[in-house]
Amino acid sequence: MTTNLPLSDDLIAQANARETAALEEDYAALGRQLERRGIDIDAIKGRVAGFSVAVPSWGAGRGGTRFAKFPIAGEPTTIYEKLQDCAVINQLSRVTPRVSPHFPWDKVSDYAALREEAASLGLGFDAVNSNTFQDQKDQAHSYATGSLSSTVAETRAQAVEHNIECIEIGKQLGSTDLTVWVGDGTNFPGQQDLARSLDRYLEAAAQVYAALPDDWRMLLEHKMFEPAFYSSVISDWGSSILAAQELGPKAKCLVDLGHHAPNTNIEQIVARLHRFDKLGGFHFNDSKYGDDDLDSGSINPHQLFLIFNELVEAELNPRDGFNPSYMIDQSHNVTDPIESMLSSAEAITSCFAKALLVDRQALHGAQESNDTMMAFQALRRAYNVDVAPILAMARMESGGAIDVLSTYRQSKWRERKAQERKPVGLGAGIV
Ligand SMILES: [Mn+2]
Repeated sequence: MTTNLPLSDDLIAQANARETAALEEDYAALGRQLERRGIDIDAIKGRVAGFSVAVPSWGAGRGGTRFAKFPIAGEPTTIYEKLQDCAVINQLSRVTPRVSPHFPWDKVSDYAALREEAASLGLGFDAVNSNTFQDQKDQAHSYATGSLSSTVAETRAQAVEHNIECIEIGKQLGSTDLTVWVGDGTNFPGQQDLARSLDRYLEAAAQVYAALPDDWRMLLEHKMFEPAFYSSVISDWGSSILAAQELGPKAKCLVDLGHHAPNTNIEQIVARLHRFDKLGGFHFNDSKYGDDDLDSGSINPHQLFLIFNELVEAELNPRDGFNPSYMIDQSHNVTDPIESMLSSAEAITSCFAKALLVDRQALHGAQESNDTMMAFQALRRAYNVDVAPILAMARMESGGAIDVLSTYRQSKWRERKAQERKPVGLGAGIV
């Protein structure tokens, strides 16, 4: 296979050369600090090197709100250009080797060629995502009444068919997960029967489930509101787990961090879903009020740490098939999307690393003896460690950049693409 990596190894090596001495000093100092706690820094670095999180194809472009979108020069407009940008992110960060495509936006005529193109960029494909929340040109039935839960039988059939088509595309791309999020819901009390709309959803979702290959999973993503503002059909983790239990063992719940009511205890939801073998994956982002758009760890990094703390606990007590899928899902409205995903991947990996530092024996001992303060301190001591040198060392050793953002800026990637790529139109919406 020919490789076609977007950035030159020399650029990364030269940028790293300026940072290596300081990194080695910081890594050694942190290593001594952790050793006093009985932690082997190289073992943590090894776990970090094995960690990865997928990036969404739609995240490579500038997002927008209901009000406006402000494109930047050099933005990608095709799946091929999006893959290039995702390859830049992975080349620098070394933790984002998979891309999650969204259909019909990422449709191409030759998926074998697309898979090969991705491989030459050092990328594979993650979960495929269906889109039945907006109408496409030449579509026979409108999703104005909903999709899998629509009152119109032909519309439900069309939504089922689209999801099955996504599975077929995913098979060609090497995916093994179908993520299903529906925008179905209502804006008025009484608009739809709350029980019957869920019945229709379950019946249609079962048809999609029946088309899953043996080694595939169907990840159900819930969302409290938006686009529907009174009720959503799969609104919360309760609806999600009930639907997943009804559908069968290959159906799991996907937790998008921004899809809950403000201040919801998401880490507890993670523990509950794991307990019932339904934790399928995550969409990482952050939120201050009711959005699902802000960069991971930018508002509440402590919550992200507590979620990873539950994931490390889950890993130590695995239930059948525990293999959560991790993906970034945020909307980059005011930044260069590559920079946001580099920063977010670092924030996510950092919380994973901190969760690994928790002294589990001390934590469990304090929990058993009801020593509240020491139980809390077991978490606090891990959270307070600056793990940046561990992440940077793991990246450098696998060919990535010590300072991802500075190296990205030195590459002048966006400036170069601004000369080569055609400008994005203003009316692209949320893509
Ligand atoms: Mn999501």
